[in-house]
Amino acid sequence: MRPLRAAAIVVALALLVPMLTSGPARAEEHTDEIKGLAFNPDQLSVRAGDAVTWVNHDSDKHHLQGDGFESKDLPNNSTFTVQFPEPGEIAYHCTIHTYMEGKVVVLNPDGSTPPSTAGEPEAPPAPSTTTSSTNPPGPLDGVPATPPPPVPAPKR
Ligand SMILES: [Cu+2]
Repeated sequence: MRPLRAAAIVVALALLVPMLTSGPARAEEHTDEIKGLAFNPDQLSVRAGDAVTWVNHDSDKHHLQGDGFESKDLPNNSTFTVQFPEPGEIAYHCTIHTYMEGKVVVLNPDGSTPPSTAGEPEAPPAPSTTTSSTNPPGPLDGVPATPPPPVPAPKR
């Protein structure tokens, strides 16, 4: 029984160590397969700092281009890796097969969705100052807008 117990402790430690050492800076590698003239998956969620590697399984060459990056021609079985340090949504496509489109959603390092990608951009809020033509500022009808006569300074 002793070897089993020792093994159990080793397993427990092996589970514990990654929990202690993991932090927000731990980058992950993601793989996106190019198969059948399509990206699989065509939308990938990663965290800021993660990297995505595309692998071309097609006999056709592909050539990826996206916001801020571009590959070379990728023949069969070649790979292309991009690191995404900033949160945001990065659309990309194949310049050879322009109908091949994909998107990488880069979340915050803690996995939360950055505000700028939470949805469609909303219309800017209405200005807080409102103008009304029915009640213009000014003197009331019939009342002259003359200032009151100056009050003489009190004398001693
Ligand atoms: Cu292509």
